[in-house]
Amino acid sequence: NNRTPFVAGNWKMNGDRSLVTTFSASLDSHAVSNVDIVLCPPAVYLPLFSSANFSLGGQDLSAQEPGAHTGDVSGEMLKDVGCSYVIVGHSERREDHGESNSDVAKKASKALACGLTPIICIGEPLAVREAGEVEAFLSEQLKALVEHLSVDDLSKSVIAYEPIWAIGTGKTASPEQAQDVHKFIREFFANEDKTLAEGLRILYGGSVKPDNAKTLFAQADVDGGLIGGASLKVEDFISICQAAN
Ligand code: G2H
Repeated sequence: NNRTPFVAGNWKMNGDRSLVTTFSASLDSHAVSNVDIVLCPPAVYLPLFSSANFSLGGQDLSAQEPGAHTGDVSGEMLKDVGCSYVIVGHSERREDHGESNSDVAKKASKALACGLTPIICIGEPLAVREAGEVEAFLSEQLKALVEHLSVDDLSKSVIAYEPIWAIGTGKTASPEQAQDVHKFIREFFANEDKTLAEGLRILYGGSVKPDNAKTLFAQADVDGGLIGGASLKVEDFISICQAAN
């Protein structure tokens, strides 16, 4: 396929100035070719980065127009401090902030309107997997996206499949489990538009580490990863980026 591998690091609510310095220096001296690399630190640290070797992304944006929304960060602001990407709909935001499927789709749409590439997260909780209802559950999340976003919008987006039971738990989906779901997601989009589905990058997220990245990324429909815990250690993050090449 023609899809450029993609690795995004999601620091979540972790890190400090000194980690920013470490990452900037290390990533500057370890260029990884043929992989799109994105780092998503907490918003307050974004302006401290500058590097040609990776792009920056926010972890969330407001779906509102700029104005009286205390505590929120707009897509315009993310763009202004150098972001090209923004994560939307991470399961932790769905959980902590009650974001619904349509809220997530509206945020993705706002991101695109601001010239940012949304990295749209979907994924099922353990109970849904155990009940054998993964595809039905993900279909609901995906339907909200196709209702709010055009084929053109979706073709400018990145999807991240993150099974909630694998997030930060050390339990990674097996490469076969990941491939099965990624294939399902690609087929879902193929029903909308074949060219869209062929070009769409679908990342896997959930306890990706240097020792499991290579086999996950080798799956036909896995185009890279969204990395949480392992994106806080620069050696691990670089080795995961190399595994995507
Ligand atoms: C999933 C992932 C990154 P972790 O949330 O978004 O985190 O790699 O720590 O499971």
